[in-house]
Amino acid sequence: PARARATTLTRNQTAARAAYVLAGNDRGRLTVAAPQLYPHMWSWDAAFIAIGLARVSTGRALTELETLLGAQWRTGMVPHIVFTEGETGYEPGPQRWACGRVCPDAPQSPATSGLIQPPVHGVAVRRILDAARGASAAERHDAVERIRAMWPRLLAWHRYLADRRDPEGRGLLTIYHGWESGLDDSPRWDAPYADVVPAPEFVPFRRADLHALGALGGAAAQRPSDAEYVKYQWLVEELRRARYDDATACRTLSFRMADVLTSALFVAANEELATVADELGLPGVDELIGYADRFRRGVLETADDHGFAADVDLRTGAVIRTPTIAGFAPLLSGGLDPARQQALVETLTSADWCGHPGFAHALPPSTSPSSPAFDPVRYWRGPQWPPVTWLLIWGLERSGEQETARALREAALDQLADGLFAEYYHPFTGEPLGARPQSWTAAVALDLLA
Ligand code: 9YW
Repeated sequence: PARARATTLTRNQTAARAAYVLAGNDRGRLTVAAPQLYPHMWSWDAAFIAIGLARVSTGRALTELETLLGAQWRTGMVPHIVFTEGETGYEPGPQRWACGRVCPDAPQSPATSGLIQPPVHGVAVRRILDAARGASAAERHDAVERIRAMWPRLLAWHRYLADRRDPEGRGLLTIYHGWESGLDDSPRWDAPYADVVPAPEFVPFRRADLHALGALGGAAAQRPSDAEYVKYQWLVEELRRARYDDATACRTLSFRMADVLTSALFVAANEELATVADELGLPGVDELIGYADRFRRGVLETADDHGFAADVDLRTGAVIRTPTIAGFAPLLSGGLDPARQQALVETLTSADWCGHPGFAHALPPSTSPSSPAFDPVRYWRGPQWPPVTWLLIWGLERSGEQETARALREAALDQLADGLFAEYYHPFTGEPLGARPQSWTAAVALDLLA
């Protein structure tokens, strides 16, 4: 059967359409992650959105971060979802989380979730400050003042992570739920989820995600399975019963993983924020550099002879090395010796990853196509995700791997020239999958095109 040919936009057209998508998803002080499927603010999405918006307006980019940080908990935790009032099209919604009701540290308003997501916000702050340099004197002045004003909250966020999410000081951040990794159903979590067993009386709630995706013409096969979803829901229940208290969670949760990718992103964010502090004369430079060093060591300790990193199951002590994108964490944290860095870059461009001869675009898949767990359409189990591509381009550039970074950037721009800004893409057919238009996809397109 003849397949419809996808449109190919010029770079200017793609950038214009990306800006248009972000404007359409703008609700004033926040940009919804995706209007139908995710009608709220997500934490790491907000950081990527700010990175994209910085290319259009540093003021609007800062508003995004201010809204997110405005929902910060008293502990310093930045929640993974900030709920839009009156939107009921996403489960679990605010009633299910009940954060404000059961936990004194949670804000009463806005309603939030009780989890975290990868701390890439410091990267966004750095990019906004860089973009402001090329703006008018007034815009630059405004940006600097607003970064100063949000500084205590940014520091509190990093302190929360370093203290409460790594109480033993191993240099790896603990996550309580696959959702916290941002890579929800990645095969990384298959083994630990085997130990997550809902109580017999637990009644799973409706899969609003499947309904929303269906309305967009997408299939359930593109989302996590029901068997996985009931575990996700049960973990929320466990957390709510622990009243979102970190000390209790560490003792009682049936999922507790040291997440190497989140830890590597924390390294990078600490380094970026340290340069901001240095430049603007803000407090915390040594503290931030100290966190970067501690977590870089933690990440590198998990790397094998080829530089490929692993997660650790904190309940059993098992090292979990899976062929997923998280293995490339050292390209984000930096610090590999030259031989292992070269080996890791070679792995990334090999036929097991970006260089698979059947791929429509030579971009990193979320899971290696040579893994038995690989599924080209299902969420984090195979598809290519533009924000992850962005992170790898950025990490390669910081690691001095300019040539590989350039090749990924070109391939990413080809993928994004369909102008659809899908949530994720089929590696073999290039087909757009999941929600669309997805804000963070449009945002990374804007940044890559600038
Ligand atoms: C969900 C918003 C979020 C991302 C996550 C992604 C997905 C939400 O969408 O999770 O309910 O499945 O996995 O990384 O932040 O874009």
